[in-house]
This record gives sequence, C-alpha cells and structure tokens, in this order.
Amino acid sequence: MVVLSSTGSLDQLSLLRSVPPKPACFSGVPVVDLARPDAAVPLVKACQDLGIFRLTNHGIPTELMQRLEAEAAEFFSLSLVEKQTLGPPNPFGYGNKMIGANGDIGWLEYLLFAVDTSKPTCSFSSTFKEYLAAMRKLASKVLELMAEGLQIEPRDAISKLVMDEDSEGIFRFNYYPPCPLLQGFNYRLTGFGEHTDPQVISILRSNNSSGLQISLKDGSWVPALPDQESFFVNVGDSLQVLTNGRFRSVRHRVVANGMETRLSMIYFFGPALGEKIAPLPQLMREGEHSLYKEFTWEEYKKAAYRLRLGDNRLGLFEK
Ligand code: GA4
Repeated sequence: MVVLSSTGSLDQLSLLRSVPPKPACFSGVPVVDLARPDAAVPLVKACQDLGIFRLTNHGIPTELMQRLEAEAAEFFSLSLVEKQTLGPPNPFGYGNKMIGANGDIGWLEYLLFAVDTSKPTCSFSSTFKEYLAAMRKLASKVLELMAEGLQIEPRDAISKLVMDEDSEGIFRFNYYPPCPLLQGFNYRLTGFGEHTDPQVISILRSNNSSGLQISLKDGSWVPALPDQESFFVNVGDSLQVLTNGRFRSVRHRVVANGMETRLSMIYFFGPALGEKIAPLPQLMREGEHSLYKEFTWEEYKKAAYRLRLGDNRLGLFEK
C-alpha cells in the first residue's frame, strides 16, 4: 500500500492506479508515411481498425515543435498566481487538475485556447501562430488523403468541415509534472482519464515521454510509444458519425508514472456550430441507414459538456 504523507497529497489518492499486467501482443500504433504515394491506404485502415495513427514525414520542422514546447514549458514553470492570470478554463484558460465542469480530475496542468481563424489572435506568440498555421495545413492534407482513401468526391468533402472560417478549433497544452511522492512505489497516476475526442480529428505532439494509451476494440489498453518527431492523429466522435461508424473514435487516456515530465500539444479540429453531423451521403451504400440521429455540432457540444469525461457521448445520439 502507498502512504502519501505530505500535505496536499489527499487529492492524489483518487488518481492512484496499480500497474496492470503487460498488455496482450500489440505491434504499435500504425504508421502513415505522408511521403508515400499510397499513404491513403494505411490511413484508412488505421482509422477503421484503431482510430489512431502515427504520422511521419509530415514536413513540420522539429525545430518549430521544440520552440513551441519550450514556450509552453516556460509558461508552466511560472508561479501558480502568474498562471492563473490567464483565467480558469471555462471554457478557455489555465487549468490545474480539474477537467471540465463535472468533477473530473487528472494529474496535470493545462492551457486551453479557442483557435479563431476569423480574428487575428494578437495575444498569441509568433511561434504559436506559426505552429497553428502549420497544423491547419497538415490537417487539411490528412483529411484530403482520407477522402481519397475512402474514394469520395470532392477531395475536400471532409476537410472543408473543419477549414471553414466558422469552424471551431481548440488548442490544448497539457503539462504532466513528476510526482515525487510516487517514486519508489509501483503505482501510476491518472494524468488524463479515458475519453474520446468530440471533434473530427485531433493532432497531438508530445515530448519524448510515455503515458499515452489507447483502447483496442477488445477493451484492452496499449501504449502509444513516445515519438517526438511524429504526430499522433486520432479520429474523433464527429468523424465516426461522418463515416457512419466505419472509422472509430478511439478511447484514449494518459497514465503518468510520476517520474517523467510530459508535455503534449493538441489541436482539435471541430466543425462550425451550425454544421449538421451526419454520415457523408457519398459514403452510404444502397439501403444503408445512418446509425445516428441527426444533430448539429452545437447540440453535440452542449451534450458533451453536460457529461463526465469518460462518458459515452455518442451513445446519446445512436439510433
Ligand atoms: C476532450 C477533448 C478536448 O481535450 C476537450 C475536452 C473538454 C475540456 O477539457 O474542457 C471536455 C472533454 C474534451 C469532453 C467532455 C467535457 C468537455 C472536458 C469534459 C468533461 C477540450 C474537448 O473538446 O472535449
């Protein structure tokens, strides 16, 4: 048993988890090499089988990722009072342990930003703006490739949903500090509890630290091994609906070992508030019916924010 003795330790207790047995054989998150002419094939397969892939040869300079990471690290090294000047994260700002508004907690600090492409974001650093622009280009490329792989026309059938001026982008910096109290004990901490992302896709980059885990179709959890050169791209709930369940919105979580400092940067690409989220007609076979009731992104978001992190949000909209 672990005894946490120093002050402030009680709030960590509910985050403690024992180390599970080694996961069954898993050959790793599939790779999609953007430089390959046939990249659309493994991309579609990964989205169907797992709901996540590792993107290589994406053309984003490592130096840019590191520059933004360094800025984020500098922010998280400030005093609590300084960090709190950014305001609480409801919905955007600086967060500490509390996630969302319904009692979820994790062993992390974070920053949440709305990415509004219609207004100049003067308060963002030039590095941040450069990174956001690079991510948007990359997302557009990935989603066009996806349409190609799904053999649907036009090529921007999916990308236009998240590239529109009104579409909702969210950017998140997650900082998982070490936990000295845990050292020497064979325990882990819930960094960010299991959940699916509500949006269309999310593009994640992290430093060279472990922690990200994904759930397979059989419910087992496997690690997504750290790789600071690549991006992890995952399918969100909205894309599962757009593909009428062909693609899988992957459940994922971060489990911290208390030793490393993990810093991740994630861009969530969502549609515009009024956008209807329904299976793409080009994908539907003769006689195929939508698995979901019709809803807008606004309705989905409202429902999502009423629920706990790990709840099955899509379940509310299944027929
Ligand atoms: C999960 C994906 C993104 O991180 C996020 C999260 C959001 C938040 O942290 O405010 C939510 C969560 C996420 C889904 C359910 C609600 C809303 C916390 C929460 C309990 C920014 C998002 O878009 O949805």
